[in-house]
Amino acid sequence: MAKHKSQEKSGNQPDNEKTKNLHSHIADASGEFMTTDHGVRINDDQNSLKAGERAATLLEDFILREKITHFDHERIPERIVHARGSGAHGVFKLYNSLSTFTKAHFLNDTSVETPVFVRFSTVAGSKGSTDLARDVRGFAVKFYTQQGNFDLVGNNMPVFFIQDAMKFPDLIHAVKPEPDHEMPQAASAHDTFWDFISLMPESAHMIMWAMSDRAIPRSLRMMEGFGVHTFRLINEKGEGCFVKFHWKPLLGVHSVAWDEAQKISGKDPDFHRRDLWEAIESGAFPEWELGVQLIPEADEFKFEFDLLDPTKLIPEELVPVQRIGKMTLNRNPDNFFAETEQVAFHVGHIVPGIDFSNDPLLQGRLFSYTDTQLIRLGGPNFHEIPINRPVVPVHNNQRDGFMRQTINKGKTSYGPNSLGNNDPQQAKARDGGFTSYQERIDAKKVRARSNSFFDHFSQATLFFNSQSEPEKNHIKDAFSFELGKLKTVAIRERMLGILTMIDKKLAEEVALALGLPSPKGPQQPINHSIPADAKQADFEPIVLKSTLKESPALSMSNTVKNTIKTRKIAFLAADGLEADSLDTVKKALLAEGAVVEIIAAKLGEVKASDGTGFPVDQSFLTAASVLYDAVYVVGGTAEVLKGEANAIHFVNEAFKHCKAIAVDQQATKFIAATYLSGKLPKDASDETILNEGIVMEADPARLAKQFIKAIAQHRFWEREKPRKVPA
Ligand code: HDE
Repeated sequence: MAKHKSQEKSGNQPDNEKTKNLHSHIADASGEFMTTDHGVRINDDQNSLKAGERAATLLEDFILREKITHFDHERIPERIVHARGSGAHGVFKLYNSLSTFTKAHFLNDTSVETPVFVRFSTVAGSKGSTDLARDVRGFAVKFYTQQGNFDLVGNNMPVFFIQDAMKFPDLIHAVKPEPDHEMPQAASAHDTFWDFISLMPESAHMIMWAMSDRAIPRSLRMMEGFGVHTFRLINEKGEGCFVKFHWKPLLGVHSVAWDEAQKISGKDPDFHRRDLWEAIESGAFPEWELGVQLIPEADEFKFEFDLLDPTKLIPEELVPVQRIGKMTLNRNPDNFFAETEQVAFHVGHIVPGIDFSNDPLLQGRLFSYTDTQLIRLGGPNFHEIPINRPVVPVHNNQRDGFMRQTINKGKTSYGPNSLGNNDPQQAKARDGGFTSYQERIDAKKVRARSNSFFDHFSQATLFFNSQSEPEKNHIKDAFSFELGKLKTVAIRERMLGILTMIDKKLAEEVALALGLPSPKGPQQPINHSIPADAKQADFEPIVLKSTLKESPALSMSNTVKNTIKTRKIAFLAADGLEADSLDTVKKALLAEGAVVEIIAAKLGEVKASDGTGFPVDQSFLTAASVLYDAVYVVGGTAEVLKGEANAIHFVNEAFKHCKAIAVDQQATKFIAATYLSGKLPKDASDETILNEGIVMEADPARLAKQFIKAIAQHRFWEREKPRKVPA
């Protein structure tokens, strides 16, 4: 079949097995006649059939009825959580065989390229909400392996709010917009969410992540991903070992500032979706390495926490993350609904060589995902929707149901049978048949939680202690902001009590911002979350002594900072600019893989002093500082721009959001009108540039070199110290 146009556009990637598998479902209307859903050519799509030009419409008009009926049914229920998402196709390639630990084919054979489909999402907001909400991000990957589909349905944070699936509906009811007035949209609810969190000490660790900068990523391409739960790998011999899955972005882990996030939500609610789409369209394919932390079964009880507790992570300093392969996203979907909306992930989609652990949150998820697809996608045949089909054949005795696509031949849809040769046959383990890990179980049936789950605070403290000063400040600001939105003071006070268990100074500082007295300590039983039969002992904290005081891997300040690939740089321009400055700096940035946009007072062209015209990409009306990573005030423009309020605001915002800024040395009059006034670097040494992020240089080539180093640093958080009102 001929290649679809959009597939050619998206980076000219060779077809992989999944892409080929999707081809037969692609409809391309270019050059074709319009037809009804049943293939009859339509002669007039403008007018309904009437009894006369000015008379009533006839019921007979089957074309109109079909069109309107289809339209009436175009929406399906959005996901109860993770409703807003963005998807992309790609491939996964293994570096080294993991056959010692797992027999999963795609983790054994380094010559195999496994097609994948990834969907990133926010959790709380609905389908049309903003990308930059302060929220956890979903990171769901479907591997179309030769042994069937494996779904790694993770998040961009390594732990979760609750320990047992029983509490998930409560958590989501609390975090979604409050039921009486359906506010707030695209944010965690205020009173209800914090009411729940402050009564659920097990959420202490996750709430620290959710209040950190991880919740406002710069890009979906710059997030880590985590499988969260402990899973199990099984090798050919049937031996098991525990595993935690990680995704490490090659562009590093970066976030925006909170003031910026709020503004982006207004200026471009599709900021993340657009960024992912554009990067893939331009051929700058997002990449992540798949990492594993492997824990031999014998070490199950060697940790200070329980491996089955999803509110705990395994510090990388204790068990290093081994990078075993790379995922590259190289093709945008052809149709959002057909692919991104209809894709159905399930944490229970595993392949031979991978198995579950007894994490009670994971166990509960195993039920939920199929159940939710039944209502969302309308029946039991959602696995037949093209995006969900495996690349290997499906044979079983499941039959019928809404929207069945497969035409099963023969009389037998049961087994055992003698009329159909007893096909399809069960596969022995040596033929690749899935066998569960032979775990020994010998226990009483109970509704209970293991005591090993009751240290809720030491890892919350470890996380906080591992953050850089600016990151700690942002966490404090986030708590102050979110708790400041509550109406019920008692909930604020209760939450401050929880914070005292994590970090006393943090609790005091947040209390100060909220105008409350210093909190004394927690008000609730803090070991067992549900205080129904709390005993006095439950008020004594179980805080294990962590041997680790800090885990540098938990701080984003230690991330990759050696590239400006795909960073968006705003060039502020005006008539009279120096063509050489613009050309030289632009070429240098493009050579490093950055994206440059020329912004001026109006669209059209700006004229350089030598008469050269440069096309303008955005006007100050359509662009905004918060949508860029760095700003360059092009040489020769200072005279004009000093009178341009938008240009001054643009640079001021970039300054307040701690971004790299480059200006021509002659631009003193413009600088005098901005926050840069009096803040220019003392010298042009590399050290100063790397500390302060402001480049002022006469020679465009030197300016470009220093600017590139500065942009790679992402942000210069030191600038926040005076804590001036945001731009
Ligand atoms: Fe989910 N989750 N979840 N979840 N989850 C869904 O399935 C659920 C949890 C995650 O892009 C739903 O198809 C329960 C943890 C992602 O399509 C639903 C529990 C983690 C996505 C569901 C959890 C996740 C979902 C809604 C507690 C990180 C989006 C629509 C027991 C490891 C996948 C859907 C996509 C989606 C249930 C907890 C990640 C209702 C019951 C922990 C990334 O089935």
